[in-house]
This record gives sequence, structure tokens and C-alpha cells, in this order.
Amino acid sequence: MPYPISVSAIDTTLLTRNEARKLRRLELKKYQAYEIIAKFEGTSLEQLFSPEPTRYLCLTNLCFGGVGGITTEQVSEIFNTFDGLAGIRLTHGKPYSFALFNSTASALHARETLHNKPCEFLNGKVLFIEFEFISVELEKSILQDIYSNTAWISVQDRSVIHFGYSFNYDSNEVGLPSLQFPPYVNLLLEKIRKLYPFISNMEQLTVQHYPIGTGIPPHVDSHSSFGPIVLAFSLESPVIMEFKNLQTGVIVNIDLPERSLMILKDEARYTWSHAIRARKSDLLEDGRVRERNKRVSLTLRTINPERICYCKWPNLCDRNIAHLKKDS
Ligand SMILES: O=C(O)CCC(=O)C(=O)O
Ligand SMILES: [Fe+2]
Ligand SMILES: [Zn+2]
Repeated sequence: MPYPISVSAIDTTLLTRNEARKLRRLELKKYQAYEIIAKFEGTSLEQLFSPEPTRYLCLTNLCFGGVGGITTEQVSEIFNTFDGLAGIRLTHGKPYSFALFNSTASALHARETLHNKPCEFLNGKVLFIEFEFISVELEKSILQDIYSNTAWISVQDRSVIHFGYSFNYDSNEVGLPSLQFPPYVNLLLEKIRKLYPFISNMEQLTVQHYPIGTGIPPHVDSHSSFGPIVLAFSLESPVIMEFKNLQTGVIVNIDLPERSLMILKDEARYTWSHAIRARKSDLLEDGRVRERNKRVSLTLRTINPERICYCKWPNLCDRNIAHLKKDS
């Protein structure tokens, strides 16, 4: 694996500001991953990585548990598609693992196919994160408004308030029309639609308060109750959200910073479950442990008026148009 280049040395001419920002963020992540390896192993990268190809590939941000938490089977599923795989060695407590090949050529082929290729899920097609979407001042005033509300109901260890429509956690279905949207939400939606014109008017808002150590179990927001886009704002503190591909079992951890907006669509909305693990700290990609703090989220959805889902995954769907056609 070649020695990492410095982030400041990236040529960003010909790129838009947004593309350049994304590239810099990616390079920074890679740079940090290399630095972490050097730190854990207590030696320099020149000592650790051969300048010539070898039979070994180092997989960064990948281990049991924490960020990149994954099983051997899940990694094997990706690498088994390459000839000459000899084995996967996952580490415990170190944020990197290894793939072993029978020959240098087969290792090189796998590396050329995978290295620097963004994960389908994260490449900004189905999951988007807008950092600092909400200003510090706006966050403060939204939180003031939220904490002065008295309509909280308890759900497991967290508290929720529903606006637009209520939600029944027993039947996992949208309920009756409820409180009107607070004015700040309309402001946020106006800004979202400028950046993402494909997003229609949201109709249901859930405000949730997570005390330290609490989370939300793995789930997919009800297909039949809600539309194809789910929005989630994070306030007050960041958290790691765990996504699991329901078809392959692959797990991807996404860091949701405070004041960010997350948009889920297509696969991210329908074929991956999401969860926040109930724990008091999160393990970050750079190996640091981040203590949790209390967190507030605002999730927004549209309503499916006929309670029918038109998604492309009827086998993962609770009430798909394909099932209904078959039954009639
Ligand atoms: O708290 C969050 O960011 C997500 C909440 C969520 O997944 C939900 O309400 O369905
Ligand atoms: Fe959800
Ligand atoms: Zn569906």
C-alpha cells in the first residue's frame, strides 16, 4: 500500500467547491486511518507497509464492534468474489483488519477493484449528510422550544412528541392527525427544498429526546405508513447510527454530528435498517472513544395516503403494491 499523500497536496482544480470538500474529507479520513495504524503498532508506516504489492491487504476502519463493526462472514462475502482469497483476519480492539490472498497478483486485483471506490451506500446516492445544516443560534432556540413543550410521551427509555400525525409504536403504524408543525420546522423544510428539490412537503414530525445511554432498536421506518424519503436532524450532541443491510448483513456505522441533517432514500430508506445502540459512549473511526451526551432528534416523513408502498423490494415490504396485485 503506498504511503498516504498529504491532504493539502490534493489538486482540486476542475472540481466544484462541494466536490473538492468531499475529496478533502475522504483524504483526511484515509490519512487519519493510516496514522491510527502507526499509533497502534508503535512504528512508522514505512515499516508497516511494503512499497511493493504483497499477498496481504490491510482493511481500515473495519473490526469487530465499534465503528466498522462487522463479522468475518460479511467481509468474506465481499472478498469471496475475488479469485485467490486465502482468508480474512478481523481484529478486536484495533480499527483495521486484513485480507490474505494466495498470490500477490490476486491481492493486487482485489485492491485495484476496491481501493478508493466509495461504498455504494455512502456515495451520496441514497444517504446524504449535510453538516452544520442548523446554525448554533437556531439549534439553541429550537432546543428551548422543544424542552418547554409538555406533550412528551415515553417510549422505552426515550421521550417523543409527534406533530402532523401521531405514531402507534405497538402496531408500527401512523395514527391520527396531531399537533401542528412548530414554525422552525417549516423554515428548515424551505431550506432543504432549495438544496434537494426532489424532497416534497413533509407531513409527520417526531421529536425525540434520548437521555445518555439510550438508543432506538434496529428498524426500518414503516413502508406502508410513510413515503420514500426520511429526514433526520440531530441536535445537542452527535451519535453513531448503525445501518445494517437486510439483504447482505453488512453493517455500516454513520456518525451523525449535532446540527446535521441526514436524508435517507431508496436503499438507505428501504433495504437497510438503522439503530442507535443503547450505550454511554461510541467508538470513532480514529480509535477514540466519545462519551455520549443527551441528544434530540427531529425526524420528518411524508404519509402514504392509501397505506400502500411502491418500493422495489416487496420481500422487505409490509404492504407492497406487488403483494396487492398478486392477491387480487
Ligand atoms: O434519532 C434519530 O436520529 C432517528 C430516529 C428514528 O430512526 C426514527 O424515529 O425512526
Ligand atoms: Fe427510523
Ligand atoms: Zn415498501
